[in-house]
This record gives sequence, structure tokens and C-alpha cells, in this order.
Amino acid sequence: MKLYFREVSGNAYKVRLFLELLKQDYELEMITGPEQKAPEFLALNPRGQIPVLVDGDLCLSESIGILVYLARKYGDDSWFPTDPVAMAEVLGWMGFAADEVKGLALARAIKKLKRPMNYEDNYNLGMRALNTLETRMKQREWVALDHVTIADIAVYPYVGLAPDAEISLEGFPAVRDWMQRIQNLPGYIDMPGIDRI
Ligand SMILES: N[C@@H](CCC(=O)N[C@@H](CS)C(=O)NCC(=O)O)C(=O)O
Repeated sequence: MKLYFREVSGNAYKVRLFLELLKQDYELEMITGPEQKAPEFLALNPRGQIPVLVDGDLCLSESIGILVYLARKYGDDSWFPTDPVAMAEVLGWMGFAADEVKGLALARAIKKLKRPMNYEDNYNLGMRALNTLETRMKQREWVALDHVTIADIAVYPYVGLAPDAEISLEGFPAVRDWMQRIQNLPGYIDMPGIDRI
């Protein structure tokens, strides 16, 4: 498999992390911002975004879809169970990753990558994500089910990168405990900006 990747990208990292947890072989194709808008890359992903995963003749973009594909194709049933209720829970929390947690991602893009966007709105959305997650993780070990799933992998990177967005995780002990559980998974790899707990 080939993963189009950039070190600063939390969305690309979540796919790489999952490939490592699944012990899959892959190569990284390092890609710069301008390259993403070139015709060759737009042929892979018309949205001009990483991550993109190529697996044989298959080319997938959008991290949520890629995680679903990898879980069902290369993982055991636990990462993305087919039971209707379990599936709904996992997808619901992947929606949380794409919605509230995006506030953390955009607040980071503003502070770290100097993107011209409104910090306060994204900070507020990101804090809502952290408060929701803290409340939930006080009562359980994993985000969606009673074991680790792709919802944990989808939520994790931009929560862990909150300090890059100038948002401290000190006041979120249950979130930090959950991060540590992820960091203890066999095959876990670091991303620059995510502190070891
Ligand atoms: N919803 C997409 C978001 C991907 C995304 O935002 N990628 C960023 C890097 S983290 C990117 O390529 N941005 C360049 C752009 O949007 O032009 C996913 O989860 O894969």
C-alpha cells in the first residue's frame, strides 16, 4: 500500500497509526501543499487533500473512509464491528471526530500553520469536544465501545495535538488516561506535537 502523507497532518497520521496497529506494510509518499493541487494529485483526490491511500488498483481519500476500509479488509471484526448498534456507535463517534474535534484541528492550523481563520470560534468548538470527551471518558475506557475501535483512532490525533492549538490538556485527566491507553497499544507510533502521557 502507498500512503500520501505529510508529517504535520493529523489526518494522514491517523491512517498511518492504524496501518502500524494493523501491522501492515506500506510506503509513504511525502507530499507538499503545492503538490496537492497539481493535476497528478487531483487525479487521485479531486479535493486536493491528504491522506490518500492506494492499495493495488484501489485509490481512497478521506480518512474516515480509509479507516473503515482498512478495518474491514485487514483488521479483525473488533475495529469496526458489523453489529448494527456497534456500527452506529462507532460511526457516531467518527462523526464527532469530523465535527467538534475539527475545532481543535482548525485552531491548531491557525496557531501552528498561520491559517487565516477565526481562532475563537474554533477554540470554542474544540473546547466543546474536550469537555464532551472528558465527561464520556470518566465513565469508560474507549470512545465508542468497550474495546478500542477506529473511532478512537479518528478522535485521537487532534485531541493529542491540542497543545499545538494553545489548548492545554492538563484539565482533562480522563482524556489523558485514554490517550495513554492508545499510546500503550502494540505498534503505536508517535506524531510530533503529541506528548507521551
Ligand atoms: N476530511 C478530510 C480532511 C483532510 C484534510 O483536511 N487534509 C489536510 C491535511 S490534514 C489537507 O490536505 N489540506 C489541504 C487542503 O485542504 O487544501 C479527511 O479526514 O481526510
